[in-house]
Amino acid sequence: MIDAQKIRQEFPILDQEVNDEPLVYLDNAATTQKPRAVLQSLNRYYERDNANVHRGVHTLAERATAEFEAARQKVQKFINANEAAEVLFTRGTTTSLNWVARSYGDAFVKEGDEIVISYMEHHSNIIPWQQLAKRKKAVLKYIEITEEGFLDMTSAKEQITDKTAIVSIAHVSNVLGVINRVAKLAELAHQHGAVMVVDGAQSVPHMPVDVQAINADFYCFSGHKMCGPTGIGILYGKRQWLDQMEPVEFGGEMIDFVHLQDSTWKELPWKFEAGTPNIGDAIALGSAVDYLSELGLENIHNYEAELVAYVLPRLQEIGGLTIFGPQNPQEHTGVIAFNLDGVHPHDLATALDMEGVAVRAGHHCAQPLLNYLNVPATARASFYFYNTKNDADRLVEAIMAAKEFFANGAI
Ligand code: C6P
Repeated sequence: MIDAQKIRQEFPILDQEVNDEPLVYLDNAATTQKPRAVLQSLNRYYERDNANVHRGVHTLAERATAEFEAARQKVQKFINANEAAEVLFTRGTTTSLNWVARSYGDAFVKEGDEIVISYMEHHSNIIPWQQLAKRKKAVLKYIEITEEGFLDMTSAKEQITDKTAIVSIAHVSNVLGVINRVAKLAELAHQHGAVMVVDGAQSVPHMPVDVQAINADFYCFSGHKMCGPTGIGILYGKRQWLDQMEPVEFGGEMIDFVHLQDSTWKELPWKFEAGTPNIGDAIALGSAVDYLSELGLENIHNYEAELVAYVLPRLQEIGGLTIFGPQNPQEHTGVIAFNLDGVHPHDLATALDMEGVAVRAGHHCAQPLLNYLNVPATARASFYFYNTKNDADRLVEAIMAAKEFFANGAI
């Protein structure tokens, strides 16, 4: 069970006023707040154990290395990877996707091959594939979205063919709030000899994820969206592929032997991690994994579903408010994008901020999706396990107040 009131006490940042109102933080899809346990873990590392990893023989270096590798093992267990060597530390989802496009893509994609993504992808899951397609003279194809805002599985079956080399899809959309059937898509991809890449930026923080059950070849996510620090993320890859792939970056840490004209690489996972890694943040990400595991991802998922079941019908009652994605709360995650008739989303977000309610407005790094939906921008509220029904009420009240304010032409 999630007791949000109690949990909030562990997030010091939530206890503040913004524009003379208690803060309601509903921008969790952009980044989440950090509990004391994670902040303390970061502090403890720098106050006690700070040293470079994998090179020193002194005690601090050994401690830092042990904690860094323990964090990798925590992540392995968290996503049920087969072995810790399949878990690579990166800067975040964006870097992870770029590494797959650069390393797997450059090695395995040939001229005329097809890469299949969808209209609901984040720019980080579009541009690396555009660039790969250009380098390789490959073709980038898009799966359609249904009227209700789901990934169209009929379109997926049409787009994924024997020409497909890579399918790369978000597990959860950062705009429509839908959960995509990535295991089914992986099955389709594999039937046609393609690999399945999953953008897990919006899923791993909110629900149990088992990369082996999905049968993903690659799975990418960010630490900062799951109570961890910024600047650290994960690329999971099956050993079968990582073993055959070349590193994207070269330098210290990742080499075995360096000769004058050639060099050899360390074994997995270190061959991909050139230079001094982001040790402190990786260790703090391990603490975030501990923290979320303690709460239970199933509990987090159920609690967020409860919040959505509470807030969505209330939002639907507001005249002139358009909600994007499925209208049935059971099919919608805690990412809720909306527009108020006649009010620019940026103005709406500013008005909500005046009430202490933090939401995001803009294209959410998903311009092809917004073009597809035929809107230039939306506002977006995104919930996490430390949000309460009171936060939901405050959002609804703030939108109603903004509606009245703009209707009366008060500016
Ligand atoms: N979406 C949002 O407000 P990074 O920036 O590398 O941690 O994550 C990129 C990313 C990739 N895929 C999806 C589905 C995402 O939602 C994001 C980040 C944030 O929606 C910032 S644009």
